[in-house]
Amino acid sequence: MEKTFLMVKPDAVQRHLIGNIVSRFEAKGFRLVGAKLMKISNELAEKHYAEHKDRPFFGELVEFITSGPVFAMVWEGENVIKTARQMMGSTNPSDAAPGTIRGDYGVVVRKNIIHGSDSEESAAREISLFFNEEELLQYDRPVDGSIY
Ligand code: RTP
Ligand code: MG
Repeated sequence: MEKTFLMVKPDAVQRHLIGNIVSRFEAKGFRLVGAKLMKISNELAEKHYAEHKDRPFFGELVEFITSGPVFAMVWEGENVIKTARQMMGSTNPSDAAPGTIRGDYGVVVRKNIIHGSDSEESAAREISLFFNEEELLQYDRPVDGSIY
């Protein structure tokens, strides 16, 4: 089953939105297979955002994502990578539709509430950056037969 890496960013942790965000993916029907509250090191932040290292906002990006605790998660389900991105909304909250996470809670692009992997390759890379194999669980839920 497809997996993606999602992360509640420091702004949303400060604003008590962890539960709300987790709840949306649970209610949708996806399965949480790993999660941890953590403080990201500069080294991990630079690896995670390596694709943006030549952008003018790279320094601010690393500073922000290391500024406080984040809630890192791995979610599993059919088409979870693309669907989670749709549930998150556009990168800039001012473009994100109401009903999406960024559309409902974000205001500015730098503090845009949540991160989500954008492809199978980035999901695999990001999951292995943040989690060990033994931190990811396999289990069945009673509702799975109704969803898949
Ligand atoms: P993310 O990686 O956080 O899930 O966001 P994304 O795919 O929607 O956007 P991406 O292009 O990967 O950009 C990564 C993060 O960089 C910040 N950003 N700041 N100041 C700016 O113009 C600017 N542009 C992007 C955003 O926080 C974005 O989430
Ligand atoms: Mg991205």
